Amino acid sequence: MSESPPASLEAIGLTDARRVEATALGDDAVARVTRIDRGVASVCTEAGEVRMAIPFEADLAVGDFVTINAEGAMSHLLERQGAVTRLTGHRRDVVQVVAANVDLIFVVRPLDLSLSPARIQSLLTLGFDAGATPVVVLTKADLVDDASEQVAAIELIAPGVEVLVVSAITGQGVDRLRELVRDRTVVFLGESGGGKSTLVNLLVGSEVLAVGETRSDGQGRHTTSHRELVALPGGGAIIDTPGVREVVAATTHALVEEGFADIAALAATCRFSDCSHGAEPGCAVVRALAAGELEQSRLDAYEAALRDAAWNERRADKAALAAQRKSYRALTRQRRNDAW
Ligand SMILES: Nc1nc2c(ncn2[C@@H]2O[C@H](COP(=O)(O)OP(=O)(O)OP(=O)(O)O)[C@@H](O)[C@H]2O)c(=O)[nH]1
Ligand SMILES: [Mg+2]
Ligand SMILES: [Zn+2]
Repeated sequence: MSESPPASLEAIGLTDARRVEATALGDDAVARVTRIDRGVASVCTEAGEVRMAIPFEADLAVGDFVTINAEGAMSHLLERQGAVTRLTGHRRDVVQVVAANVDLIFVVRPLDLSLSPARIQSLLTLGFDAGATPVVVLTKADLVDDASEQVAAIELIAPGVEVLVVSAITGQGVDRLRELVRDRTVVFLGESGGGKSTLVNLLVGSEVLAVGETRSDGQGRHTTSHRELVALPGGGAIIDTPGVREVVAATTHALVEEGFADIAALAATCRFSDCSHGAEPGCAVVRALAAGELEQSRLDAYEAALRDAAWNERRADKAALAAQRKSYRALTRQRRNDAW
């Protein structure tokens, strides 16, 4: 493989609107963040990739566009057009931006592992949350005889979401992947060893990323330790992420209702507005289940997502309360100081 020249910023998503925004902020140069290490970011500039100190307290993310001032320092963060976020921290009350300015989210899942609908649903929710289009990418098709059952199961929990079956070994499904990523920014999410970095290398056309070696049991060792944005030679960018072991979508009731519009529409016609879709009379959800118009697995995924949302919202309330208390303490301290 030949070395490709540095990608132009336009090829990795810099639009005229973003240029205008940068100019309005008083800076001529724009760069895109490709990687973040403690306090330092790698950015793609017109002149190629450089490392730069992160000056502002902004919670900078891979995929962000920033401006560079006349001194050559990073100065402003451009407005994000969609961001994939997740909850982290001991109490899962910190919203972390996983990737910014993302158009597509590939939920990567290897076919040789048994399907986890709740896991896939939770990753899909991250996509809807970001305002990005999620696509389910089932990898390692060469390891299974038939993927149709898993595809059908996913189509049930995620109607309308494209499900792709791919193999990095046989090349199955790779043309469609290429078509999807072209001129877009795509983030790859999914557990470790699923084949994300392998697919990125395949799409880029060279071994830009390290890939987990195959152990004797056939499972990959997890190797990706950083989120990283790589440019595609034909235009577009991919953000690879380390395998997520546990993702808690920063989901809310509103987003669940959006992701499960069919069930929300049914629930709206239940006799009781607070129907739990259990034993109540006049329940449209139960009626649809009985009539075979709604799958039990989809209802289960909906209820799991609602539980996630309730949990998140309770936690967010607590975090807000704690922040309020803290600022109140700061304020009272300030008052005391003022008295002096
Ligand atoms: N049989 C088969 N193996 C694959 C395929 N794609 C990837 N692998 C293997 O799966 C293992 C893990 O691949 P990676 O690309 O490192 O997986 P990853 O999702 O990037 O993993 P993390 O970086 O840990 O999140 C490696 O040993 C790959 O060679 C495939 O299509 N078929
Ligand atoms: Mg990887
Ligand atoms: Zn009901």
